[in-house]
Amino acid sequence: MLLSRYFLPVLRETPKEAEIVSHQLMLRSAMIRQSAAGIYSWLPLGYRVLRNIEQIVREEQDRAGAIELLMPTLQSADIWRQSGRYEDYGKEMLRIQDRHERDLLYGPTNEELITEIFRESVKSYKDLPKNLYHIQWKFRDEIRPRFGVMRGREFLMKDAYSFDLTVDGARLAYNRMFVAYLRTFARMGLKSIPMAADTGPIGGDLSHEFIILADTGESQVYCHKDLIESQVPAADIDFDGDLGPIIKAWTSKYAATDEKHDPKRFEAEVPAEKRVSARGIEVGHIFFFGTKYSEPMGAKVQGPDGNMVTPQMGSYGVGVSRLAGAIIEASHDEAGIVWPVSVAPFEVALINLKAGDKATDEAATAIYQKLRQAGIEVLLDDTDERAGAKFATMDLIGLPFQLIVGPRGLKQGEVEVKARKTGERVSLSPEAAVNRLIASIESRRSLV
Ligand code: 5CA
Repeated sequence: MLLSRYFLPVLRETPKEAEIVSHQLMLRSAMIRQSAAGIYSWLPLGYRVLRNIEQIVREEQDRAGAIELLMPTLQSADIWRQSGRYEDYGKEMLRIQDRHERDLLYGPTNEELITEIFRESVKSYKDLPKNLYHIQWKFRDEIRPRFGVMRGREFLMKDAYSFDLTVDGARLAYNRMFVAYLRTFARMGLKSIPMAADTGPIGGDLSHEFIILADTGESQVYCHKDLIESQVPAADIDFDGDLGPIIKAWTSKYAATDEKHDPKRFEAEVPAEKRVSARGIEVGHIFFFGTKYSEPMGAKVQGPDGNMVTPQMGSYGVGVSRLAGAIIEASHDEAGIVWPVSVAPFEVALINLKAGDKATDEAATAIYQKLRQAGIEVLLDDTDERAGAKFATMDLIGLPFQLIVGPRGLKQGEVEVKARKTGERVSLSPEAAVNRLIASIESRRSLV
């Protein structure tokens, strides 16, 4: 992509309305613009990040055996009356009437709708287990939307729903999502910790929130320090095999959100030097709630003995749009965002220091083409801004590598490669620089 043709309206000043660094940087780097309180447009740079996050979530859901579909944002109120949640959900739910005065709502979550789909289509135990997910916008009329995309009113969520014949089967489904989540967040460069959690309006008695530690997080959390450095399962993990030992390793050490925190147990189970009390951001939340929806909504399948059985359900959410902010909270410096390769909007910032100078233009174009042929995503700054402003913009938007091409260097046969994270710079021939970037990026794309 050529910067001269792109749409990147960066802001030099920090907008006053933004309280936390991720919100400030998302506005400054032209990732998002507010449309109304808690509702945002995703500008081209932000949208690329959002799609990358979504794709990692999708790949790990698919790997764990979940199946993607797409449900609408608008739902009929009728199914929510069947589950009994229409009144319970209160003012957080955006209620709408169509021209026939039929009650609709903008979905805050999809337990009812997926249960209805299941009820109409699945009749036999032979079709179980199933785990269906979608990645779709949600609306919750939060009292205090804040921190940009972190607590929005309209936000993008991945929500999966599992159906099993037995409680034991449902626990296996829960475990598969548990492991998929560990991998999902690790692939985005995040250290997530599963914590025993409250179930709120979703319900059920078994639940974990996946939390990443950050000072600006909205949740107060307590955990054993060792969990922060625990290894996540590798890509070749067998989701049909026994995940029990992995779950055990991650749940046998103390980790709880404020609502579930038990100070006595924390002190008894965790040695003083290993006690972490910190703020955290909830990036995922998984629930097992048995027949809470299938029972009142009359979803049943015929069991092996011919009797009708009400399936056991769980639901599994990931805050896809929240993750864009969470990753920035975890990875930024004074100059701006520092994207991990896996979600970066482009992988390389190619900076032409003297656009209009024939030799520099030719060298930059040749490098641009070589990188693109190798499948690398490049943003080429071909504008006639001064060098200082170009560096500031590229540092702000945080692409993992910069490749700087200028007339002076070229005379010595050299260009410069800078790693955004470490600031480390090396001068190399254009060819060596291209090869080095290809190798570095390919190795980082699949780190987990
Ligand atoms: N139906 C269940 C699981 S599919 C559910 O709705 N769970 S939830 O309420 O915990 O939401 C799932 C995830 O969505 C949360 O972990 C969080 O990362 C994200 N999320 C929830 N509310 C918001 C919000 N207002 N803004 C941005 N992300 C949110």
